[in-house]
Amino acid sequence: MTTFENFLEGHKGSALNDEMVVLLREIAQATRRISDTLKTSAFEGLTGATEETNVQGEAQKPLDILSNEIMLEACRNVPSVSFAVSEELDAEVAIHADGKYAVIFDPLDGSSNLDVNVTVGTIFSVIEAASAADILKSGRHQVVAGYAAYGPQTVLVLTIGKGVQIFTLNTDGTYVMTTADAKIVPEAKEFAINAARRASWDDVVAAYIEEAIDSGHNMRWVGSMVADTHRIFNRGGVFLYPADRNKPASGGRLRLLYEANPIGLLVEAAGGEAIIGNTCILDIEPTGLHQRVPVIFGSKVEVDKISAGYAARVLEAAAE
Ligand code: P6P
Repeated sequence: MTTFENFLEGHKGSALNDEMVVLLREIAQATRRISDTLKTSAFEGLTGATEETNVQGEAQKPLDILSNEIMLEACRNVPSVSFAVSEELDAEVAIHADGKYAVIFDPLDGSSNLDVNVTVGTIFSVIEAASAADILKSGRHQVVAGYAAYGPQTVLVLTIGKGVQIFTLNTDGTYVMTTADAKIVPEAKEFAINAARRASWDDVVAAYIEEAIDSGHNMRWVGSMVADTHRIFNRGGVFLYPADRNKPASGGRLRLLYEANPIGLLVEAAGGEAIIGNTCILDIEPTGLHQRVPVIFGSKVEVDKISAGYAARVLEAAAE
């Protein structure tokens, strides 16, 4: 069996430079620590919410803060890290003055599910950034991206630019490769959307969901993007978090830099598609660290149907 360490060593000097090997080792270790912390959180008074709110205006949970600290410590342990950007922090954190990589992360996505023991995750993206100004680059500039999903198993899903690999955490703390080349099936009759927000959907999303239901598609919505994403990696489907048609400027709920971009890179590397309207998520030029975007990604055939709907709308508007 191939371990994460074997994988790193096997790509050292080719797809991975020495600095990235060190960085990925530290990120993997951070996910092990977060996984362990989640398991014992109930005994250590780490459940519930704090009095604090983060830059998103969301109530911070003790585990949000602790996971953020674990990821920051990992960044500090790696000399090549220049900046850290976190969902939990207003601004970028300068790490090492002569660093070259910015690590951008959501330390604990889906944390509203923690007290109900539902899968949550850590999402991370790495770009080259010698200065803070370099951080706002499109998702195409990501060097590596991945997520850890903390569920019945802890899995690490990673792309270093050569497909997608999935590693499962063994009881001895070893990440073992369980999928060498993950692919998202092009078609699958399953969609993930928060149906309670139906009134805010635009016509394209509303039409797609209606057609999907009429065609016998199933629905799943965990309320944890990493969990819904991992299901799509496992059996295909499409995830939609559209912008509110009444507040398009709000951009949607999910954040570009540390949710949409890393997931978009993984999905495209596995043969799926990730769009905002009829534009690829990875081509969006960021305007801010916590910019929110509408997100649609998953099986190519399904996403293409939606993308075609937006393209048709553009043509209709041009013809008017
Ligand atoms: P809603 C979690 O807070 C999150 O950012 C994603 O992980 C998840 O997909 C989404 O929000 C859930 O949003 O509106 O259903 O609570």
